[in-house]
Amino acid sequence: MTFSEINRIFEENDNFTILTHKSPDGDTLGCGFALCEFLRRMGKKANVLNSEGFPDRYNFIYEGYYEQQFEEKYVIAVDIADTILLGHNLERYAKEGAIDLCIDHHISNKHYAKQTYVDPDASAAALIMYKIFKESGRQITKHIAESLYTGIATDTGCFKYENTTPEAHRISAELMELGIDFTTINRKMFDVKSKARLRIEQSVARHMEYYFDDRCSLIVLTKEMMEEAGVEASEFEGLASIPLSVEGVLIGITIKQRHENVYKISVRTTEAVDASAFCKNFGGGGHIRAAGCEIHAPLAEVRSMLLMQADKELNGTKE
Ligand SMILES: [Mn+2]
Repeated sequence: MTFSEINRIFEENDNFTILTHKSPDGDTLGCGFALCEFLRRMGKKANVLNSEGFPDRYNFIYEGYYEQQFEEKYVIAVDIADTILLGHNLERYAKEGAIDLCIDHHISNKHYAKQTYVDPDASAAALIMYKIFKESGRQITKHIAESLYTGIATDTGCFKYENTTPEAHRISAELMELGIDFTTINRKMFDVKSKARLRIEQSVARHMEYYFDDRCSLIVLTKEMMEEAGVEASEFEGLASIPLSVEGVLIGITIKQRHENVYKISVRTTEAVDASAFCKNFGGGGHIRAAGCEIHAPLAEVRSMLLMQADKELNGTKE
């Protein structure tokens, strides 16, 4: 598909539903609301849907948004690699033929939509969205620009992750020229945290375990701990980057309890260790620096299995 074909679809259709993925992030919401505004400015009807609703921390993206009444005629999924990611309340769109167009940047995209535009080299789906908008020659408002910038900034970890490309910077520069308030966006996305979150981080740091000459660090989040904190589950997201943030650590492991004897494992590594290969040993997978798996066993056993693997990896890289 070309960008002009996609713009033709926007022009020739109406009554759009835009789907965003569950546990929504800045990219899916940024793309969703940018596209919604773009279509509405074309005189089209459009709504954005999410299985769980829109998290508070992204409120500047959906500020001023209201749901329109219409009979849905065209469905677009943004930043959604697989229909599993639609979430429980959007399950009706998982059936064959329910989604007309998918715009995404995940190499793992399942091609569930009637038409798909995937660019796995794009750091964020927001970059693709920007190129589509630009091709149309229509105005990209400051609010659209801020939504797209949020998608790029969050998916690249504020331009720090390995997926950051010169193109991500170039397009961000073009968005800056549209007058976006990038300082406020980045402060909101990366610097500000709730008091509850700060308490959780302190507790995690206090309970961090170190192994193998401090080259491996490990944290455990039990259901009890999470319930005791008495905060939303979202406050526990992204903690997996903390173990690896310690100087000298090559493997950072986060063990998060799902149920009795069911643990979700996140592994983060530096250049010395392949996180994806590490997790494959336990039936999981992911990226080279960030991967995950699920282990069904008592905690003590889970911990020792992971440490044994970490020991192997670290011995292989000792020299
Ligand atoms: Mn994305």
